[in-house]
Amino acid sequence: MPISLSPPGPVMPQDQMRTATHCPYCALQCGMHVVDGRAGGGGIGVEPREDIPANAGSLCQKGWTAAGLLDSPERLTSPRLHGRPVGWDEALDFVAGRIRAVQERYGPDAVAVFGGGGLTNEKAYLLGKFARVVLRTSQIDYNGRFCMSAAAAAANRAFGMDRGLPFPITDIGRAGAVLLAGVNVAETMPPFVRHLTRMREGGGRLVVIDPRATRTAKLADLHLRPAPGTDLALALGLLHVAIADGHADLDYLAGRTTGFEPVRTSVAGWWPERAERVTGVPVAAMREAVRILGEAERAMILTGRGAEQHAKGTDTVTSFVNLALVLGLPGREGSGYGCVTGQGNGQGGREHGQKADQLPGYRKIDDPAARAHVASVWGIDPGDLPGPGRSAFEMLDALGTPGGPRALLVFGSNPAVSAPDAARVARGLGALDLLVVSDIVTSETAAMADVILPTTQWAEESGTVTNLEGRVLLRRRAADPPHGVRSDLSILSGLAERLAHREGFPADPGTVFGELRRASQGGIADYSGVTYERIAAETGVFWPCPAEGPGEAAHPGTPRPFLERFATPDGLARLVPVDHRPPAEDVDADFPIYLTTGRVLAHYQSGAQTRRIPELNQASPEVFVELHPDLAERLGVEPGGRVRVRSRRGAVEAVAKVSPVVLPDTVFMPFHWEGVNRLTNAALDPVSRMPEFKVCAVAVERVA
Ligand SMILES: Nc1nc2c(c(=O)[nH]1)N[C@H]1C(S)=C(S)[C@@H](COP(=O)(O)OP(=O)(O)OC[C@H]3O[C@@H](n4cnc5c(=O)[nH]c(N)nc54)[C@H](O)[C@@H]3O)O[C@H]1N2
Ligand SMILES: Nc1nc2c(c(=O)[nH]1)N[C@H]1C(S)=C(S)[C@@H](COP(=O)(O)OP(=O)(O)OC[C@H]3O[C@@H](n4cnc5c(=O)[nH]c(N)nc54)[C@H](O)[C@@H]3O)O[C@H]1N2
Ligand code: SF4
Ligand SMILES: [Mo]
Repeated sequence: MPISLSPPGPVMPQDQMRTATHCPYCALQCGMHVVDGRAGGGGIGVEPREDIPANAGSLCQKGWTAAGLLDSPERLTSPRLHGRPVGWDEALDFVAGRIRAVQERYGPDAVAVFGGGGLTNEKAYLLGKFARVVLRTSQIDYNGRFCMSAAAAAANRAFGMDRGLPFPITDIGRAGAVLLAGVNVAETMPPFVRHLTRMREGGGRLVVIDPRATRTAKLADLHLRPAPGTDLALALGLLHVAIADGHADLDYLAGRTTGFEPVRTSVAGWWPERAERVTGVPVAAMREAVRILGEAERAMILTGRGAEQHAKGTDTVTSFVNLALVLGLPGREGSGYGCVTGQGNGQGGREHGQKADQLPGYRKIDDPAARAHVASVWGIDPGDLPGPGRSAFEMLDALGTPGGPRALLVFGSNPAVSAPDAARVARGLGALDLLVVSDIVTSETAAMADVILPTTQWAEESGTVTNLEGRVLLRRRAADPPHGVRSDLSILSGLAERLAHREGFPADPGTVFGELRRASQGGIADYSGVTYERIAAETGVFWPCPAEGPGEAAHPGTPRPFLERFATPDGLARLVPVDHRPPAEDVDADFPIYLTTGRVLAHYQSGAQTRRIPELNQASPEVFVELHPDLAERLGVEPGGRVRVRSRRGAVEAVAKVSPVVLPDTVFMPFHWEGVNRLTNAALDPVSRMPEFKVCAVAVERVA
């Protein structure tokens, strides 16, 4: 069946165009139809698709209202230069001229690029190529560093490969036990809950680790509530119990792993009583959790941002991976460890070269063979490829400092709201000689920019995304963009041309994908056998999917990459001993309360998109802080009253939501509004450079 990448020509009899595509927001990438009746005087909306296993007919509130931003009056439709609407030539000439001037004066690394995990594979790929080939800068990183980078680092260390879920999501429904550590899917990916429900209907048991009694925790058979930032101690305690109570799978450990002995020794001192003292989780609950996992025939351990966004995130995930390995789960059909990836293309966005240390195909930028391969696809000398650059926060923190970048191009992120210690980041953004933002709307970061470039959005362009399962999916163009906007690919193409690169930066997604396939060929994330036609017909293909050789059948894709061997040189998974340490900033007399941050159902990320959708804004209109009734009473705060939350870095006012969902010594704030991240601590994980979004010390007071 031929597939249509652009809207069919003549309007259908009922004046309705119906196109199968995927949601613009999270990594579940729910399948949806865009139904465009505008030609006949109607509106544009969406309906869920039945054929995509992740959502199979359901959507969350954000998905249902996703079309709301297509026709929104908030939409940008012409470039802005210092606030003034200008034509595209003027805007792009200005940007190219300033890039040239900055680089002539300060060198190539004076221009930096900040990308996003919501960009399609094609955009992420072309952005990375643009940075390395046109700008010749090492300074490129992206918001995925703030997302799942700690889990990625831990998975690479243990398995030699970072594929969020190394199994299809439908495997979850057949498991006998699932442990969710710091994941609140009931708010962050509501259709995911169906897989958990199916699991429980089949007799499976759900264990949730979260300091808050979230909607997800309320579905659990067992809820463990550690103090924020203590998951590592909890996982060490669970590991100790698993070994002591005879749940270690010694045959599996001998046959499929290395490193068990040092890990066994390292957890010997982590008596559950000691773990209870650090975490607050009762010993009996730890034993019960281990029993549930250990006795299930098929079990899974999944981590989310709650366990990962810490200055010890990589080691925390490693200790959960160690637990999974001791129980013999990874690489067994129906069992395993996985990270619940977050952004729409959070998986693909981390594979194709917008990361500081990486080239397409999940290749390492300091690996000579990887450089040679990618340079040959790009038609350049490997010696001309820059080396690794700064990680996301380090790059933002260096903006405008001596030796740091003087110009920044942002595609698909709103760091003024979403970066940690955001006031410090805003100072850097303000100190630049040139800030350029490509966006759909005037985000808080765009509002600071010298130049805003208005871009097309999801339903107005084709491209591929790779969902949390590692399934490469086709997003089809389903509607015409408003007059005056250009796609990100076309923007990069226009800038490349003005910077003396007429070739190599096509604006057509299919052509870019063809090149991405070749650039990824032979890499860990090999997409060379993936085609638009195939993913349209097969509702996605799991990578790695190498191209077939002459006379070979097409590669089927790899739903479960670890069944035979892990992606390490010897094929064995690695257990790595790690130890607990306290949060980078602990509570004290001046800042006596823990702050943790996260998400609510109605808003997405920095809120740049969802705060502009009326239904979502009504559902969740303003920044709030969740505090326990005991704490509220102590502070004299009424439900709905105003409070000021202060940390060593900044302060913000919010509405009090008084609720026993949080622990008495902890408050929770969603980060969807400007100001919340002025509080957070940018202490970085030494391995992944993940910031400590999930715990810092604050003071809370009533506002009179
Ligand atoms: N509605 C909505 N959905 C989204 C998004 C969104 O912005 N809004 N964003 C998408 C993206 S990019 C991502 S990354 C995912 C994130 O999805 P999740 O990881 O589910 O989201 P969070 O709310 O950040 O964090 C999950 C839970 O961690 C808990 N937590 C806080 N501190 C700790 C701790 O120290 N230990 C443990 N174990 N738990 C802790 C919080 O209470 C919270 O319930 O969601 C995706 N889906
Ligand atoms: N305190 C706290 N802070 C956090 C987190 C937390 O849990 N707590 N979570 C972190 C996580 S996991 C993440 S992923 C980050 C996300 O934080 P951000 O990177 O700020 O995420 P978004 O709000 O999705 O930003 C995307 C921006 O790009 C625009 N956009 C959307 N699609 C496109 C496109 O195709 N092209 C272009 N050019 N622009 C587009 C949107 O309008 C929006 O302005 O936040 C991090 N910050
Ligand atoms: S769960 Fe995620 S992908 Fe699905 S409709 Fe909601 S935001 Fe979209
Ligand atoms: Mo994320």
